[in-house]
Amino acid sequence: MANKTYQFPEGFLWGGATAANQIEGGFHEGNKGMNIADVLPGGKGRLNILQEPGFQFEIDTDKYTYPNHEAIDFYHRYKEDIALFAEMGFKVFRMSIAWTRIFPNGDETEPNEEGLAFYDRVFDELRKHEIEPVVTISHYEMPVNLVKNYGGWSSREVVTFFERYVHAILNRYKDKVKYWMTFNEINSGLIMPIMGLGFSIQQEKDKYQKTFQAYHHQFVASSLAVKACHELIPEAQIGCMILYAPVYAYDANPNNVMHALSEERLFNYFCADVQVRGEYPAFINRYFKENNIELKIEEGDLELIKEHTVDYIGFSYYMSRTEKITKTEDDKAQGNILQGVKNPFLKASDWGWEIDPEGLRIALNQLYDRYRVPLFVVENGLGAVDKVEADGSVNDDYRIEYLHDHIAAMGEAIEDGVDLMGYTAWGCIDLVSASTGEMSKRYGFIYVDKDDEGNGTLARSRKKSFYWYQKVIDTNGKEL
Ligand code: BGP
Repeated sequence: MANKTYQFPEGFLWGGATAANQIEGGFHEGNKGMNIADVLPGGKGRLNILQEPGFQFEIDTDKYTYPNHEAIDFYHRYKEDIALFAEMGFKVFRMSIAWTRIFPNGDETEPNEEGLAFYDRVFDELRKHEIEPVVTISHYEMPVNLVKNYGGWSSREVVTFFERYVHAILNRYKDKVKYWMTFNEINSGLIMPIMGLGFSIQQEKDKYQKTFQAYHHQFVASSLAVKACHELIPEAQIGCMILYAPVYAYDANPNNVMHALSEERLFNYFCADVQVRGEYPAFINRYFKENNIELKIEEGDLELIKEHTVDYIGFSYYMSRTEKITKTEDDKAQGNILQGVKNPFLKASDWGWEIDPEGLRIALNQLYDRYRVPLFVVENGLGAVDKVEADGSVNDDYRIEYLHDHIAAMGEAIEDGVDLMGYTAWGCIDLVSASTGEMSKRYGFIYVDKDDEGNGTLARSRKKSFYWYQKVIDTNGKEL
């Protein structure tokens, strides 16, 4: 992109994003219980393993390694890490609270003080550096007990447990946290049910009835969280969070255009429609009918959903997706978790994620046109293999280029009239990849010395992108 100067709004929330299970480690410390991430094996085949029906949600160290158990040890090194974020000039830091630190099994009646105290320390440290926390309440971290003994979000009872957890954290941190988010990438349950919904798909019909019933429970839970947040912390803002990959039709064949639109609505808009507009969208009725889905809706659910809608939309943006009705094996965009077809105009990352900065401008415009609420890009970044030079430096120009182009696309969208609150680059410090469990898929401005086998000193060092992003923030996006 040409060297153009962009005007980001004053007070724009620049920062970085993480999730508890991908950075903290200390998986048994402070009375923490086990969550889904703790039973996810490492290695490239992670998602395949998870998609096998009958997955047991148990630790089997003879067969697998578990990279999230230690992760990057933020649990013990948070002070050092936060100091580095401060050095980059972060205004905000997106993190999640691990539900299992607060309610180890999810169904207790009283919260775990040691867990609550840990996040007090983290928030205080952030405050010391004038960094505002942006907190995801649930980021692929459901307690294993709720998964095994209740069937995850397919159980209505889980709504009550979640509400208890939400009240505990909102009450405890009401003076410390002003930006909240309910469920990370809530729509990802449609493609990765274990992580988002807390069960594996055992039978074809689970894909429909069980999945959408679980979604209804999550929508109720989300509205209860919004309600509680507005009551307990009136000055706070609470958003939803979706995985947004705009869907392009492969060509001008109207059948492909309609197919792309259907995919766009089901995957990208369905969850946001409910959480932002406060009602189930019209298009879903036909889908429900055709797939024999009948939701059990309790009295008062729809009113609750209508009344307690989110204040903003947080979303992750990594790639766009291109669709056509009939795909051959050759067409498929290899490695793309979203399973579209290859877009001949785009290059892809080493993991097959197609790189499309203009798609972010499109995403921002589409979301703003549809919802008219502030938007927040809470994840974006390039997963890449980094090479450490003999002098210890990492010259990650490819990452700078990727981020540069995406930030410029945000600048364009702001000129288009989009109300954008902020930008938190994903994996601002190298962390465990969610979909593969690898360390070698790095996103950070800060390098962490650890490999896929778990070897390394865990020492932190600044990559070239660290200094670049520092300047971006310092100039409020004028110097990219
Ligand atoms: C999103 C998740 C994150 C994160 C990111 C990158 O889907 O919200 O948790 O990990 O994607 O994905 P990955 O780690 O698989 O490269």
